[in-house]
Amino acid sequence: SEAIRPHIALFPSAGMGHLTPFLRLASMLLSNNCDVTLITAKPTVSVAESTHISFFLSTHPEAKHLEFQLPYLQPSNSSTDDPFFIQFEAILRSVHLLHPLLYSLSPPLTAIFSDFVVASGVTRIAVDLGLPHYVVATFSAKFLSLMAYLPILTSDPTKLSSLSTEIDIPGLKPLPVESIPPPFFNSDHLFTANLVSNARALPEVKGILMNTFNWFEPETLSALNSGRVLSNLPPILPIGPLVPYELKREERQYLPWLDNQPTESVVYVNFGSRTAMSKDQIRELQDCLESIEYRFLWVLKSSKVDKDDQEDLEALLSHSFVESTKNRGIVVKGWINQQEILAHPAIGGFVSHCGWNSVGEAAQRGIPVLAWPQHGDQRVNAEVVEKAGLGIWERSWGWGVESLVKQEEIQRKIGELMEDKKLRSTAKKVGEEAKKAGEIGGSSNKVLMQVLQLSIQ
Ligand code: BUP
Repeated sequence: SEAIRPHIALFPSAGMGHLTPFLRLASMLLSNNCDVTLITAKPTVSVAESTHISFFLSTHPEAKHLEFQLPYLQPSNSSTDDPFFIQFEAILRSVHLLHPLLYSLSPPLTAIFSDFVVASGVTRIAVDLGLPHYVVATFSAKFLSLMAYLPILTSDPTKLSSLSTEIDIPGLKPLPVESIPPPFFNSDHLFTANLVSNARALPEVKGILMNTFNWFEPETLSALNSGRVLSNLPPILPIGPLVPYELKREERQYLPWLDNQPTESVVYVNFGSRTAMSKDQIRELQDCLESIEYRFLWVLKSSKVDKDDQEDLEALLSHSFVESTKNRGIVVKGWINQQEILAHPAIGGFVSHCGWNSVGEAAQRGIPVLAWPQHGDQRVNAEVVEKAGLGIWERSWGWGVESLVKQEEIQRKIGELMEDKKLRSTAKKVGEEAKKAGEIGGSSNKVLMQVLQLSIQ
């Protein structure tokens, strides 16, 4: 009989941390002879999302696009004003509207890959259409174990209490209570309620595709896949780190500047797309970068959503800082091409919030990380980073958005990041293992090829 070609619908939720792995996966699927339909909710929360979607489609003309106009919905409660969480909920509550649109696609779909935060809604459609549904997790396997177990934790207040010191998840080392995202202690919080309802749907899905690799999280992956965490989870399928596709070339001054810096000499500082640092913390970081001798590239953000970021660099930085660092460092505002920066030989260390995509990119390049988690899954990710030998982490710094770290402290850790030879070599080892996982016949590549086989059966 004639071989069927997979036709996969990819459905990410809101925010660059969610869109990025889906676009990378879409690009990988297209180069593996799959048809791809990218479903995107409209309007997007950030400008970065709409720009990246347009650019992706213009450079991948073979990808089909299904724009999903969200009806206006009032958030079901006022537990948060985070526009990304509000959008997660709006997308999940509207997802049934996709049913007729997916049904009428031609050629017919052979599988749906959806974001974890829309899983419960998509599962119903997939069952109805008789299609395999895979979840694409935008977080670490370690965080998945917490999420999968969240319905049990939240159903019993004694299990998940900010008064305990550790949270027990079967089959795994206990998680320190400080690593649990603060909203999880409130089961009515929009974010928590969303995750719980989606975690409940996991037993219905065909598999969970993870942007991680076996070597990076071996114990967690084996605990999850052997049924020790929960007995009813589907296969957990590590296919990462997902391969970046070519982004628009930046016309900005930082690339020629990087070209002129010695190998591994520059500290790259970026806290991701959704962290607005406090003015006080920005000042401490500025004073630190002024007093150290290292070269640096600092991406500075002062609002949660990019279109609100109106403040000029001049208003955020002191005159003395600008003057005294002008030959040694660059501060940029707005979107930069991080994957290109991390691939540059001048980068010697990465001060990172440990968003899971950033971790994957650092892993791919073997760049030592100074973990400075800000919110969400990032403390759990920081544990993974430290354990794998990719980076260092000062636990006592707390959640970035809640505490103030003084310049001397930051200075001390940046010194360690840049000088620790052992760290540099273990980080390089991570880079080699990440590369191996993605090569033909490598652990992640094999898993992806199996999934593509299964998605046409
Ligand atoms: Br900011 C920024 N340029 O200026 P994470 C981010 N990125 O290329 P987040 C840029 O966006 P969550 C910039 O390389 C990564 O692929 C970066 O995802 C890229 O963190 C992605 O690292 C950001 O997962 O998301 O955005 O905070 O809150 O989901 O962790």
